[in-house]
Amino acid sequence: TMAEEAKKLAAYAAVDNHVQNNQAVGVGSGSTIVYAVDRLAARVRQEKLNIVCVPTSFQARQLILQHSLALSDLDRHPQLDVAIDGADEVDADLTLIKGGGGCLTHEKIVASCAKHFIVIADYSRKDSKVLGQQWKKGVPIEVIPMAYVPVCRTIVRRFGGEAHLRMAVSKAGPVVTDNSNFLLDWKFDGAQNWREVNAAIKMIPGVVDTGLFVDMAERAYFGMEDGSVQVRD
Ligand code: DER
Repeated sequence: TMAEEAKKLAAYAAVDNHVQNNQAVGVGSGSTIVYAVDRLAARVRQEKLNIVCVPTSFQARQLILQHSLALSDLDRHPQLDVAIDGADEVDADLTLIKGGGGCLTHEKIVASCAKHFIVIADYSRKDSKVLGQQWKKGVPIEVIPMAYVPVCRTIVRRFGGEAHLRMAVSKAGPVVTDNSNFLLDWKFDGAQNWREVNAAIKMIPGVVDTGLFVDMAERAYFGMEDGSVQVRD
């Protein structure tokens, strides 16, 4: 489909422009990153690249292993040369909403350890002027299970909107993250000061992390329907 083609364009551009020999690469989660891992594996084979990959989720780890890429971790490579990941939405300031796939906590850690954090997305659904324009599921927030109700109430009381526990589809009960935590999706009302809101939500006891990536992405690659790639710095 067009969207898949656009994801592939963005993914290939990011891998070709930002991955060199002898590097440690953070590998994101979701569906767009699959194309990036395909491209990474192809380049490793063709160019005999010596790279190691650090995953941002169980899914990313599976992708790395399935492509016979060298698996590593932040114990061995606490500083990464580059991290490549998708996003649920990107605004004009390169503020991201991430966590649609429930992996935001490791994604943010890995992104924070990389010299360059690069985002890949299909233009048609992810590129917005302001957050909330296209992504309607709200900001994902990882919470410690025993605290999800008070955290939910505090967020709505302080910041408005609605917040809901993310329920699983193929399993009874809530989604459980790779860290054995729960997820809230906060449907905010209108534009916010994302730097302030992110910091304030992070401080609520019981919150592990938020899907707001503020001042983290260095560049975003958007695959376009006409087959071109748009870059935002
Ligand atoms: O959940 C995540 O943070 C993913 O990276 C998500 O934001 C992008 O997923 P997609 O590439 O399947 O749209």
